[in-house]
Amino acid sequence: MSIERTFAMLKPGIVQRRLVGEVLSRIEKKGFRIVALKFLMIPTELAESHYGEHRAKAFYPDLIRYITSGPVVAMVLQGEAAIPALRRLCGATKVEDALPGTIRGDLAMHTDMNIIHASDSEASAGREIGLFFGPGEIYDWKDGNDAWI
Ligand code: 3AN
Repeated sequence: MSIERTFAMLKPGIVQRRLVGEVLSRIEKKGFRIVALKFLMIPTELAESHYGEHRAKAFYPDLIRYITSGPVVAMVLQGEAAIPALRRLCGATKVEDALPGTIRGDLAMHTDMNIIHASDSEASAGREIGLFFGPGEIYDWKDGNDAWI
């Protein structure tokens, strides 16, 4: 397996519900390395670029409204096969399919408020990281845990 970077975003509901620490804790405990982290209000144009693939979907206007309704926590996570690993930790998109033990399974009741975004492919990860972070905002720090995690 190879070391990958993936993009994750804790959506406004997580900030509103004071669950940022809970979700970050799950991400850290799994062993992901946080290499960039930002608290921001997403401008509408950035939200539209980020969710461009969903433009034709019925839920798109609500999705843009929700994601721009309050601050989010955006981050870049690094680790072995980080892209599928984070998707597994998040659980299924539809809350009724998200298993207990996953972030969505444990913390969300509504698909349209499903609390966390995680890139679904290498191409998406590269694109989304580039939308939210400049190269100077990502830090490839080292620790001694690689053998243990
Ligand atoms: P994921 O976030 O798991 O990659 P996508 O990319 O299919 O899922 O959907 C992006 C976001 O759009 C979801 N996180 C969710 O907030 C919203 N969404 C997806 N499907 C639905 C749906 N059927 N009804 C309402 N909102 C949805």
